[in-house]
Amino acid sequence: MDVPEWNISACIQCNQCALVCPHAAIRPILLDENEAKMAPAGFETKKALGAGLDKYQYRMQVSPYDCTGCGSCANVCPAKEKALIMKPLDSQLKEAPNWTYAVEEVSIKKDAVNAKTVKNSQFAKPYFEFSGACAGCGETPYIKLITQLYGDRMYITNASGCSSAYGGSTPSSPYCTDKKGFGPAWAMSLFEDNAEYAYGYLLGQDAIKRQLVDKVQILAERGVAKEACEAYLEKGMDVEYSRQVSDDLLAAIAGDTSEEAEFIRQNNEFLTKKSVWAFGGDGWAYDIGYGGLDHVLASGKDINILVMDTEVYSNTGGQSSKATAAGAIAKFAASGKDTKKKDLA
Ligand SMILES: Cc1ncc(C[n+]2csc(CCOP(=O)(O)OP(=O)(O)O)c2C)c(N)n1
Repeated sequence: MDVPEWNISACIQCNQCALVCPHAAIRPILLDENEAKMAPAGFETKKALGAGLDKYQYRMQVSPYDCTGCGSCANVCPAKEKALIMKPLDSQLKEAPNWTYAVEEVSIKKDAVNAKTVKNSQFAKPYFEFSGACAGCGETPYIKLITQLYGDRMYITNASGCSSAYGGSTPSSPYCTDKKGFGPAWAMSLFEDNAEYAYGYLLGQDAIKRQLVDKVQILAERGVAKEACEAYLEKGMDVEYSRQVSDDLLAAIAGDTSEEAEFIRQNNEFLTKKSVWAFGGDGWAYDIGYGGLDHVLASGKDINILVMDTEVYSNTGGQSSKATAAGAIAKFAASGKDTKKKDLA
């Protein structure tokens, strides 16, 4: 098997390789001065390019043991002289200790992360890694990217399909946590009710949240931790401040033994703003779970849907779905699909 070797001089630092990697096995690493100094021998770096990044050193790090050799990274590399070249696995095993250093010892540079650009999104930690998906999977890069954007506050429900197979490969899970213990909460639903399942998460959270807000209001009126309570009431649902004002609130009421403070502590998981998602394939979204999907979207609630539209039922071998294009021949629709692709929107 071949895995990519990084050609440092040719790399233009676009991070597209990391974006398309299905298994999160290649990642851009930014190092501060001390991290660069402490790096193992052979851990080559170059000056980071980009606004505000020139204080960092840059490296593209491959995990040879986690790479499945699909070559997507090398294919997508737009550098004139390719910055990733597929090489025999044996020749790249020396990268294993470098990977360990890069992901375990080097910190994520929060100031470099920006959800609005492809390049800067890739400096965020993926909360989805090393899944059992096939080499070259076209679904997992989307999941990985979404976890880079929202992973530390995500609640995901997953319909049956490829994404539930590689997403819930018991006893291990590709959904992971950061050093603070934050990461996506994930559960699989039935094929036919996955959107409703996510909706249930949301309604349950909203019900607890309403009670939390009531209790915080009571404490504020009583003059207990007034400032922290008011800051929470004002900014608790603002993505940017939610975690901070929630942590401040918990610290400020730590000594209060009232029933309200106790309730807030017991339900502290629900203080912060969440990002609720329903994941699934086109068999779920276009066909079997469609009624529920329509109903949940029509609610206008703050709920997110990811449809991994592969235009067939991938997990069960390639039956056509309503997402299959007219005329397409699928494994179990060998005579071709005679109706046009459904417009989900
Ligand atoms: C009601 C029901 N019918 C059939 C199945 C069997 N089944 C499991 S996964 C799957 C295909 C999923 O296809 P899709 O939603 O397109 O997801 P993909 O595998 O392509 O990601 C089917 C038919 C099931 N789990 N439940």
